[in-house]
Amino acid sequence: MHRVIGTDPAELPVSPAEARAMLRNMVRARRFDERALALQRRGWMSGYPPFRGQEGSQIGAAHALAEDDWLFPTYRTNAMQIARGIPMSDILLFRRGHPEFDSGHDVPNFPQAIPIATQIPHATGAAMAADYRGDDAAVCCYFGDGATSEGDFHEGLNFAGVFESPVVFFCENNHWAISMPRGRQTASETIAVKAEAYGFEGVRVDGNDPLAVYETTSEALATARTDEPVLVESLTYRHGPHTTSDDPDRYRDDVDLPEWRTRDPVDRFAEFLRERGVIDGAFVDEARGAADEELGEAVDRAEAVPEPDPEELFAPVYDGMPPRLEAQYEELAAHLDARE
Ligand SMILES: Cc1ncc(C[n+]2csc(CCOP(=O)(O)OP(=O)(O)O)c2C)c(N)n1
Repeated sequence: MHRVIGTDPAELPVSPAEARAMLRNMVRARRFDERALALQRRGWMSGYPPFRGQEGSQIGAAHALAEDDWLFPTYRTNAMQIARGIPMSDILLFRRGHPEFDSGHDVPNFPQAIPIATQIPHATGAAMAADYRGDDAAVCCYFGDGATSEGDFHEGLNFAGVFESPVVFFCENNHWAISMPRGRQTASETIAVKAEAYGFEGVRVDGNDPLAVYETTSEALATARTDEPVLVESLTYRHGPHTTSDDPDRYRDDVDLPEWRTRDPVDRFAEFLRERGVIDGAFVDEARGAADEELGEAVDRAEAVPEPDPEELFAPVYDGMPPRLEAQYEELAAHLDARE
């Protein structure tokens, strides 16, 4: 397993400025997650899947991607999306019932997949298309450990292997799929080893070490650009509940995992950079202040967008609404009329 923190490297794999940018993004992501949870708790937006504990993994990977590379995210991938330049207000608005990407940004980023693993064949298809067109862009497909038990995982990786597609399958192994621990998800010794069956390389990385994730993902993307897919298993830990509708106290006792995996990745990276003189004692507080300012603006922006019309739930699905859907729509409209 690849790691940098804890190995006392002679030099960092990135410049000091890049290391600071990574930590700043981790703090931004952490503040976003905390604010989103608080907003959900007071009914400002619908259910929210926190990513606390996974910031090192996602920010390390986001910094490895080139500007033109495509990201296929899930509901858990908000840290990575924020680091790539998706406005925070877009993510908040999605959770308030709006269509995704209200800002109309031009970051190459697919809509987040909520049905588990469905994005994997899509990502392989996009990589095949990039290859066919001779684009330089690679594709990064994010998913969790639970997704590896889906048929779509097999189909997506099998096609990528057969068609030698420029795609990195980035499995963020946070140890849990809702209440299912990794040990019960698969009898394979690791998730990375599954790549062997598809004819390409699988690698493991300390997911709470953004520098290691950056290096591993950069190498994987370079390999993908030579038309060889790679499966990356990034080992991290989900600190919070699965979503705001979940109570992990019902299934999660103390787990037997090493400290490097369960420790707070933001504190760990900040401590590492402070010890090496890359940041001073005020850096994290300053980054937090800047993130809070950005968040305040994102919340204002989201609040300024009028609430979506309930009809928007129905209208874009079919060219002409089938009778059953129309009946549902009429029922909802009658319910809303009665409420007024
Ligand atoms: C096809 C499908 N089946 C079941 C679900 C219900 N579900 C939502 S999240 C989840 C667990 C996913 O775990 P994992 O892939 O490890 O991702 P994580 O939530 O840890 O990021 C399940 C089973 C779903 N969304 N889609």
